[in-house]
Amino acid sequence: MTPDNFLGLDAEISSLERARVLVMPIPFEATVSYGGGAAGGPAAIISASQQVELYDREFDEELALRYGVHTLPALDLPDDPETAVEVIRSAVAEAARTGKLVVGLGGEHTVSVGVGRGLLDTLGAPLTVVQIDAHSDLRDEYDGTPYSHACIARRLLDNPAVEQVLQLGIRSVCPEEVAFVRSNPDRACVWYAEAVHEDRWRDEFIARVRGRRVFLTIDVDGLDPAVVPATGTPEPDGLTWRETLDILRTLTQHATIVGMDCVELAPSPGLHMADFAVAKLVYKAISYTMMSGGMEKP
Ligand SMILES: [Mn+2]
Repeated sequence: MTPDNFLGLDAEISSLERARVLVMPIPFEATVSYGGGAAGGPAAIISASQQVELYDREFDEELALRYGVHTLPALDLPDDPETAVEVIRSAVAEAARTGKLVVGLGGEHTVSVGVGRGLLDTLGAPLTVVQIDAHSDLRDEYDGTPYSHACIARRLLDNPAVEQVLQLGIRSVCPEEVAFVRSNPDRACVWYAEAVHEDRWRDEFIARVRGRRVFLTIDVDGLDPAVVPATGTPEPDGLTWRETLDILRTLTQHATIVGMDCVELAPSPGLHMADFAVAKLVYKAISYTMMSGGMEKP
């Protein structure tokens, strides 16, 4: 029987002592505004990951066997988003103290506020956030809460230790977000999906991430719904699989990822291709990170 952990790894490869990567399931869902189901994301990703081939053709190796991945128990979270963010923050801060790479699995995008703050608590400033997403999430408030999934980039930027948020794949923004980006060009930069499709992102992106410590947050709706159809707020014209890997490869060649998360998968019966694509994407993101020198020690 396949062990019930991320990638279905044997006890030896997935032990807390040996593993250099910690996967943290964060099944939080409270402020969802359209399609629901994100609370089921972590379990679906872990289940699908057990079908992902460990051999990575790009690296000609079963990489997970080299770095090892330990799957932590799912966080038990309250419904109030601000309180949940604090619980996530302390769990991530504690996990990061091990010196291992922390990989959060959401859950709605609100969890990233807790992940980012927890990484800062343990690993210190400064931090650059790289966000793959269909939405800017730069609203100051949405549906009456500043801790909505639609506000996460803005909440991360509340902390001056977050130098900048770099967003790729965006298709949907509101006037408030456009105005915020225009008036804060040093701290927020958007490459809309068409800029990625037309390869007009690379040079400036590299210049902005070079040598930086990065928290990578992947909202799966950044990818095209053809790749990930099961998500709460889908948008057409998303990133292709190859464009997404190109971004991750470029990022890890020029910067150091110190923590990451992947959020907003809302598993749906009959759409298990979405669960599989996300599981494979998380494995690729971890592998690029670990094979580019891994993460800094705290
Ligand atoms: Mn989104």
